[in-house]
Amino acid sequence: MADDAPQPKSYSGAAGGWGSLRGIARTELKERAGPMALATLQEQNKPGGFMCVSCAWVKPPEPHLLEFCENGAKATLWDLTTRRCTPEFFARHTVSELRGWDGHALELQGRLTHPMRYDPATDRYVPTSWDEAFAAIGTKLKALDPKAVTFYTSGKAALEPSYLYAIFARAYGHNNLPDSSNMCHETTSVGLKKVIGSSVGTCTLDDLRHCDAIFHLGQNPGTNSPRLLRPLKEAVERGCKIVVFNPLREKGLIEFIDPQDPKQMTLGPATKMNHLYLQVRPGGDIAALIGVMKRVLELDEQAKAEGRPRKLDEGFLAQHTTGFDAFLAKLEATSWEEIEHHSGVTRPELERAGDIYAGANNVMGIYGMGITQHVHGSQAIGLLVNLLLLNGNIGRRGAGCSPIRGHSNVQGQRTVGITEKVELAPVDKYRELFDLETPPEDGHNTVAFVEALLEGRAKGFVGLGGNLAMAVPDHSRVHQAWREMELTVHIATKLNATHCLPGKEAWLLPCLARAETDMQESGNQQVTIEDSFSHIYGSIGRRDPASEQLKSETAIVCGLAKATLPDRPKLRWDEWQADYSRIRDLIARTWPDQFHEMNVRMNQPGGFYRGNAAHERVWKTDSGKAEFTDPTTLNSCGIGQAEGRFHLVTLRSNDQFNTTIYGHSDRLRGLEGSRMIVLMRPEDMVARGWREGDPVRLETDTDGRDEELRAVGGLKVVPYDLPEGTLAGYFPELNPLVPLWYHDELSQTPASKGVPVRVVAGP
Ligand SMILES: Nc1nc2c(c(=O)[nH]1)N[C@H]1C(S)=C(S)[C@@H](COP(=O)(O)OP(=O)(O)OC[C@H]3O[C@@H](n4cnc5c(=O)[nH]c(N)nc54)[C@H](O)[C@@H]3O)O[C@H]1N2
Ligand SMILES: Nc1nc2c(c(=O)[nH]1)N[C@H]1C(S)=C(S)[C@@H](COP(=O)(O)OP(=O)(O)OC[C@H]3O[C@@H](n4cnc5c(=O)[nH]c(N)nc54)[C@H](O)[C@@H]3O)O[C@H]1N2
Ligand SMILES: [Mo]
Repeated sequence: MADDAPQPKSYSGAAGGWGSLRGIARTELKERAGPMALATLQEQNKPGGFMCVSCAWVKPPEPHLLEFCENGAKATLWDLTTRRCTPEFFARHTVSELRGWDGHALELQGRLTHPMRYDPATDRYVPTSWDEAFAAIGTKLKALDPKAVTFYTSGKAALEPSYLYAIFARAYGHNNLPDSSNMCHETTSVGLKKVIGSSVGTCTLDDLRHCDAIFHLGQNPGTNSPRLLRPLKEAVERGCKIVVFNPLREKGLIEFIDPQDPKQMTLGPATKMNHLYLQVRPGGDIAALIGVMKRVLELDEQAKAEGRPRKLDEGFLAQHTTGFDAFLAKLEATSWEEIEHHSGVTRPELERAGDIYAGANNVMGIYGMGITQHVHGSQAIGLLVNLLLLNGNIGRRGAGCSPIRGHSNVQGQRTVGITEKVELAPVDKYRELFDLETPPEDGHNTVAFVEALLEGRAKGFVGLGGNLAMAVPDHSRVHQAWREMELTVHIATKLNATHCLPGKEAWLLPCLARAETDMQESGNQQVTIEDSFSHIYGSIGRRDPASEQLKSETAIVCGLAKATLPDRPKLRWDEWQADYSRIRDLIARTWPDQFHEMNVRMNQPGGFYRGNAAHERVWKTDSGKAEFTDPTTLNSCGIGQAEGRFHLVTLRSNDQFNTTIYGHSDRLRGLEGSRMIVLMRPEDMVARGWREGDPVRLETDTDGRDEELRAVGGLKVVPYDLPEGTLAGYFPELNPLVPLWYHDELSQTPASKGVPVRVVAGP
């Protein structure tokens, strides 16, 4: 490269460290969370306290003095802001005007304070009463065909409101229960289930403390689950080897300073977090894993020939798995040349990874959106499982497969009945407990809902949290259609862009945040949530609510259900609202194996583990065994490489939580100031004669699969260390580029990590 070529951006500090504390302080100042904020943070993730509203990482039984991270603190402070988005604010601004604001500016108005109704005559949200809102929404829902109405959930609402929301949907007459996990770990729910019979991870914290190698694919703990960094660091310190697969060199997987370790904070040095960093190209994991496994088999052959201990667990393979021979044939037939081409990684690097696998007794596989958000994401999960199966690395201490979940209760919502698939709903229990017949046909997942919306079949929408119109693919098309719905109802803490797309009748129902007191007839209510390791914890808020008008999510679901459904003796909405322990009793009766004595066990330190069959080597698959995947492709992207076509990775920064943008600093990547950027290899910039900051536009290149013009302009190009053929930029700004039909083949999870695009110079 020439001397004056653009230099890739990077952050000189380690993940964690003082930078993370400054990150918290800045948000606190901006958000004016008040003097009680620190006291509230000290209760976060502790028994008897409230559970973090950010990610779904474990709350350990012996919490640290401050058991929260930069992002958990930001999320809490963001909820506890003293700013208020009042009826006066809505009186000052028409909804059309607010549609021109960006998401950050909308949320910065603070907490919603009153139930609001959209008035089409003035194009404004106007204050209303809860009674009026419930009655009018109930009347409208009764008038609509239930099958044309969707009840969305965004992964944050606790088990209690989620359980009731699912019952409400089914009693009303549909299974249209998409949730944010449809855009996230649905690939896990379907793909992992297919191969090991479990829709969630098999590991617990104990496994993380006993593994000696971790294969870490497509997950960014520094940004998205910072509390995972400390257990990873402890693993490294006891000799565990971490192999990372990621197109970007993410800081948290490179070096980390524990902000809660005073010695390391003052004296350093930072902990080096990986033994091998493989910068795969987008979707390159399938080929890369095949390369790793080729090496493991070679080492096994050598060991066998020399009479040394084997690298494969033959007993396990014979007793517990199926499909190994077909996969072996695929492995042998795949050349190193193909592997290097499709993975973007060299043979020696992959062989080193194979050596690490073969040299470890207990291996864990950890993964995130870099694996799930691809057209062949389910297959990539299958390949990771193949690797683990080779040496029996599932269902024993220190080993297993661990998807890192996103929203704080996204896994739990699925556990308690939020699903569009009838086969996953507790249909018999609904009949027994509530005389409730579940509608027989499957409902909409997120993609099916958006399809219905674009075809004019969706008439009503109720959102229990979330910002769905911004989070979905193809969102510029979605925005026009959204306003055609007869009814839109949002249960929310803060104003967002989806709320500014009111249907013909539209309501904004403000709810309590998790850190706030939830006073009902029987006193302040606890709720429960589930983490990535299938532990269930009680959570209780103690802060004064942001406004006297707020209701809890549970109370709002009960209010809506009562106003919509005819009286049924066994649907006791008032009693459930009065005392949430009654809802937990129902959850326990619905799934007694997992939730027995829930009201007691939820308060034990570290919560309770609801168990996992695959963890015990019981495989609830079609074959009754763990199934090897025989891949049909070597790259997870749905549209392959071609001249001038790049694969775009849509990213999150440490200064956002999904569509909630706290600020414009992506500190861990050394990127500051703007989110309208495209990261590009310096070589690719030089080839085009571009300099940092030059204006560019991205256009989707569907290889002729549809005629739709999808483009996002107004972007600036920034040099960044990326594999060949790769671009990166931010979610949700770049969502208009993701075609709705470009999704995982099994689960329909949008493929937001390998979007085929072209880059065009100019604004
Ligand atoms: N601060 C913060 N925390 C969050 C969130 C947030 O927005 N902000 N969101 C929450 C939610 S809902 C979720 S689901 C999780 C998401 O957390 P993650 O699962 O970490 O998701 P992403 O940051 O979207 O992408 C993860 C990584 O995948 C890499 N990647 C992209 N393509 C590929 C590929 O083809 N192969 C491989 N191996 N890697 C690839 C990217 O470079 C990135 O580092 O975080 C949760 N926590
Ligand atoms: N291109 C691209 N698209 C993606 C992704 C990607 O990586 N790339 N990631 C996908 C993923 S993993 C996910 S999970 C989805 C996220 O999709 P969503 O879950 O729909 O979006 P969020 O941004 O998490 O929702 C934020 C809003 O939730 C409301 N809210 C916040 N807290 C609460 C609360 O306690 N209660 C209630 N009732 N409301 C609350 C606020 O109004 C806030 O504006 O986006 C997906 N879309
Ligand atoms: Mo997510």
